Amino acid sequence: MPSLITGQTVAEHANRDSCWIIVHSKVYDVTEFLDEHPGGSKIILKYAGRDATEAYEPIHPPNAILDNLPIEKHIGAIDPNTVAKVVKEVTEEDKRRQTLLDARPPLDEILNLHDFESVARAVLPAKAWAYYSSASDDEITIRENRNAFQRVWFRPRILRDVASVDWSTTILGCKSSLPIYISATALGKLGHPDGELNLTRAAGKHGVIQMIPTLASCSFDEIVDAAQPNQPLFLQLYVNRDREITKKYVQHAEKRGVKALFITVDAPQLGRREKDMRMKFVDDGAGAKVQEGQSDVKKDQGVARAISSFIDPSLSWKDIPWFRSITNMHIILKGVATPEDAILAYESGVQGIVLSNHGGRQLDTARSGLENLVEIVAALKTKGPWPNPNFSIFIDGGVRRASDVLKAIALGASAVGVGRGFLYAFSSYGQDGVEHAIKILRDEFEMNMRLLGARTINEVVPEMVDASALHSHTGANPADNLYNQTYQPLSLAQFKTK
Ligand code: 173
Repeated sequence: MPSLITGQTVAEHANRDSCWIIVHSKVYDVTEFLDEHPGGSKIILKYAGRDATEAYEPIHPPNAILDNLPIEKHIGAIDPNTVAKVVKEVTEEDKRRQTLLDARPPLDEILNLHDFESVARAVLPAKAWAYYSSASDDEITIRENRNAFQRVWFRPRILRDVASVDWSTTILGCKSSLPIYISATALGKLGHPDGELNLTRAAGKHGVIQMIPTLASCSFDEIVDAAQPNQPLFLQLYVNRDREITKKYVQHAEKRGVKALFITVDAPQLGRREKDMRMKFVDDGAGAKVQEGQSDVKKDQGVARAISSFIDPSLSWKDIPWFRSITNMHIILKGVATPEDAILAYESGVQGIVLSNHGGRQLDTARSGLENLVEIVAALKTKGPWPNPNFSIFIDGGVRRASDVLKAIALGASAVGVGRGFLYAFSSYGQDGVEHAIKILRDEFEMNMRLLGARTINEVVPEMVDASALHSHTGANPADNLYNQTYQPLSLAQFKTK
């Protein structure tokens, strides 16, 4: 049995020439990996000779070291008696957060999804909030996603015996208690120690479908293992430059029972999210370096860009037959934004599309999914049967209310993705938060369907909405006060202090 390594030995390797770190009680020599680290060397060097677990965990899937660091660099296990328990420095921010965590509103006072967002903004570490809430450039699209819903008005029907209403549906052949699925969002452990498992457990309990993100903090298998037997799961896919890795991942997911593959097609490069970038500037002191003209892009790019270099920007329509050849799962293209591409998708033989702008995080001033829905449904009607049981349209972006969802369904969506809404629910209250979010949405569906005069999702028809103003980008919308209170304006570059 190999002998344990002492903390003192690790501490002797605390610089660029010899850099060891401890992660999950194992010691690694990362000296030669420093310059390959997608997040830059500086962050590793901060933990040189020490335990890096706490910083490592939220951002890396559990097998990241095994996959990236040659086995001869795995030095061995640490002798736990020789590392002083890392006494975490309690910062002013930690204290502020803890006070707010202790004073969170009780869950029964959380009345809507905006409430979760406001609690999450207060209790999340600043970096996590910056990463989750950020959107690209001037953040016009993220706000337009909300505004678009308010340009659609209801035309409710009356006297229809709505004593009993049912908002359950089927999504890609899977039963769902809501016409909503949980959309993929990366890095769940930035928000809560259980990360994505909060979603899996709540979804299993309440018959909701979760889309597992490629860049989850928990491993794919941890998530599937946390699901109930036969709990339907979807998978979001970032396509790797190395197609063999993608093939293995997709086929493993299919073997483990995943029902549908949502291939992200709107992110050949990640958007510049300035809230996220600005946070890095401040905390890593990288801002000064950049101003001095050193161009180490790794330092100022924010969390997401740092870990996204594996995504293949050469992905094209030519790849679709290959995906069909490696899996029998439903294939959905996530991030379609025009009728032209919707028709290409339909003709390529995939089973559906998500009209999405990636929560406003990619091309800024791209239109909302809701607005695109109207044109795309009209275009697809010219191509084949409608509604088409073999081709589904989903939208996501800015959904906070059941009424938003009902508008999308009236205009032709099969179901709607909610990403940040659930992310903020578990970031503020863990699994209980997600369960409560589902309950709120159920209550909203019951009320809105009764008031709309629709007993089932099939009865939510185009005639129930007036979308005539949807394409007008100039009119004033009623102020979205709750959203506006949680929306945090972008900030400008700061002068150096001292
Ligand atoms: O929107 C995102 O942040 C995202 O999709 C992503 C992509 C790559 C790495 C991390 C997150």
